[in-house]
Amino acid sequence: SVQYKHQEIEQKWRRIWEERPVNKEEGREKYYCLDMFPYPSGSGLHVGHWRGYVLSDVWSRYKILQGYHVLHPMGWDAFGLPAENYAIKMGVHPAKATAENVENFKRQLKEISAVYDWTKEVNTTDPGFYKWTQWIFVQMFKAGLAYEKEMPINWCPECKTGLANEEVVNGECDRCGTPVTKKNLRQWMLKITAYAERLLKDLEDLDWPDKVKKMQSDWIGKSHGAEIDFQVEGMEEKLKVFTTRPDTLYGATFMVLAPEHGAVAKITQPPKKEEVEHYVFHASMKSSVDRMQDKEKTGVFTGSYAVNPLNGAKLPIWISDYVLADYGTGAIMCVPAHDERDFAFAKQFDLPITQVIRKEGAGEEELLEAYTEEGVMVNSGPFDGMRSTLAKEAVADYLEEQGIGDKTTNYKLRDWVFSRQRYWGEPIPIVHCPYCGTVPVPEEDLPVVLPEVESYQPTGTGESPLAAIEEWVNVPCPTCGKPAKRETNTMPQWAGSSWYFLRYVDVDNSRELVSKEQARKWLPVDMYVGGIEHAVLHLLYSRFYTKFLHDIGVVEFQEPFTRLFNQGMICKNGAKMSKSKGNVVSPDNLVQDYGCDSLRMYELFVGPPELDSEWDDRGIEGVYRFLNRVWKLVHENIGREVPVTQELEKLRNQLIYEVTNRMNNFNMNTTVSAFMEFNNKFLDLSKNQGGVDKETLSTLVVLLAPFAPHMAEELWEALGQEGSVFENEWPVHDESKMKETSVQMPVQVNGKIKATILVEDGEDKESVLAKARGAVEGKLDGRAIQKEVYVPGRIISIVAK
Ligand code: ANZ
Ligand code: ZN
Repeated sequence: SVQYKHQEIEQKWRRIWEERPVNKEEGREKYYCLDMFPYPSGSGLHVGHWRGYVLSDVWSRYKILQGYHVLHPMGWDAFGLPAENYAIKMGVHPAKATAENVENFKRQLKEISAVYDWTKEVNTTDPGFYKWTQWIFVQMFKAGLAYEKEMPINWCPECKTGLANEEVVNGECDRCGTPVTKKNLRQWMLKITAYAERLLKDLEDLDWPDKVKKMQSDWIGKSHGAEIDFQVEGMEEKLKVFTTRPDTLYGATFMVLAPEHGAVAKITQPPKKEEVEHYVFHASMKSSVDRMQDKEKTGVFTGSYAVNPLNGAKLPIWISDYVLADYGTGAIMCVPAHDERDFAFAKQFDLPITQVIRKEGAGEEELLEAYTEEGVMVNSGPFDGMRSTLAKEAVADYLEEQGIGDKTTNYKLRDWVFSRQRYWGEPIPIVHCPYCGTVPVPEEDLPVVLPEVESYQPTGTGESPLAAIEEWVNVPCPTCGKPAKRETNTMPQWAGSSWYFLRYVDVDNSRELVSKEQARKWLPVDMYVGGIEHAVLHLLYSRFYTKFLHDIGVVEFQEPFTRLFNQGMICKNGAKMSKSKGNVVSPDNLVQDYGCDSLRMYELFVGPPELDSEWDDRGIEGVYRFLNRVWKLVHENIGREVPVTQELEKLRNQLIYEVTNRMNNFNMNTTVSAFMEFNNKFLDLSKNQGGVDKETLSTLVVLLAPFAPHMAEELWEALGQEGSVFENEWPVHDESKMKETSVQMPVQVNGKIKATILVEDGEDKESVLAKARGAVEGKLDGRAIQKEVYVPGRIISIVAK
């Protein structure tokens, strides 16, 4: 019999596909399936990287078979610190190192045999690309969304650069792990806060994992409350606080200002001056995360008092670093009875605690911790006896009437610190003129090309290495022509990735970022596949950019990514696969020994695609054996005249149903197991009952094509079929022929339909529930099943907590 020679077959079909791409236009509807483009690092691809790329390719090929014209592009997010750090260490220009890495990545990516359209490649470091990154900045500047501000920013002393809030993780630099400090610097900021409400509201309609939507909405952090004015005793000064709990106002017993609050110097009484200044200085060195998380509360009394506007109580005014300068008004009224941080502070400094909300029916007793729940109002004058939930609104209304407060909404989202004091990024296209001020570089002069420098070493003074290149820095002002200076800060790595998906559809356009025609044809992205680590960074920035580009008429839609899928990580020995952990598995040998098709299938078989999965080198052998059995099945039936029996019809339709259904639920791992099960049944028929008919074999091969494309093409040809297997239409099952299998039934988790399963006539409850559990297994986000309800013929409903 004919042997399965994966190397020969894979080379053969790669050659053929290059001449005859399987992805055809022919007036088909479009489908845009996108991977988060990689940073071309020096260490290349490991099998963990393969996972997402295989997923998106299987999905793209599935869509091709469903009749779509698919755009599946690839490119490079190539600016950023690693290339620059490497340049500093090795003296190799980042552009050169990047080009080599891209070359290597591309060679490795080709091993996956994805249907990438390489004519649409983008690279963020290519001047033809970053011209438009700069152009967007200029448009934002003109719209008042890019502005300069002197401010204390997160500063990494190791990378010697400013960082966005998003790049600080647990108080450490996201890149190098060094504790982040503060530094006062002139920064370029993007006013993403102007889009806060739209970014929040439009999340609703996205077909994204709930987890990611929640992370974004928490990050945007909208809260309703009131701003209330407190008179400082014996001074003109009024202090405005932001509170989400106006209902607790009668319980305010002291106030706290952020150390950076503008009124601190004015209200500090002379005997307290030295102590306050000392405290303010030390607070400025801490990162905001540390300030929020420090268990031990610190603070100093200013010597001044404010007056509680409702009951006239005298409130000592303190300063403490648990109050952040850039949230709300930077000042708070403290209600230790009902707020945990205030409670800790009151205990620490022996300040009074007045309870104003009590659990219904409870008597008076000393509080051992803050009571943060709802209840009934006490010690609150006219509001006594009211439910606290209602008092929130009632007190706020009263404050408005009296002119002491206003209802407000606050967002946690901050404007985006957009400048970096580094070399390897897009130059910010601005000229500083002593006469005209800040002038954007005229559009016809874009791109502002990154010049060559002698040294990539950051200066550490807060200026980028570009500042040292006089002939580049000194330019005539674009407006008045007098001597002026270029901006020497560069953009953060996120700049290019915030809009690259728009460029793929019109890569060579030198007149526009993207033409209306191409944008209409291809955008937005239908399916976006990438890691969840980008939930609040890249995915929020991209949404902001898209909304802005919509507003200035570049694109006609408001959301860039209609559907999002986050693949889990590949782990080995319990840790995320990565070069630094020393646990990487290279795909090269596996491809050689077992073939690309086997590795593709094993990447999917390794576990539910949305969950982290443990890599096992031996696992690929099982998949390889399976492909050999498919090979054997087809070859032993070629040339046999096999009549179509009812049994074969049933199996063929069941196979179509199972594969399609699991694919649609994105259960790629169980799709692979379906293939294995059915193939065993077919082998059994082939051995014991006269064989498997050509239509069934052909169907199996078509269904298998997205997963193991080379083998599918080879077997399609061996079956004597015409053309490429990808010219087929995805098969559709005929329910009437599936015989004992009768109904499709939805499976709900906490009231939302998460999957459908096939329930057979007379199937018992336990078996149905087991199937249902299996179908939603990967969608419980770690919650445990509490309850299962089976309504025969209708639905299975699962409650998980
Ligand atoms: C009084 C109060 C009583 C509060 C109570 C809470 C509970 P979110 O939901 O995060 O918006 N706050 C306001 N500005 C702050 C700042 N700059 N730094 C630190 N804390 C600040 O929380 C708003 C609440 O956080 C506000 O409501 C304020 O404390 C505090 F029983 O005011 B609250
Ligand atoms: Zn000028």
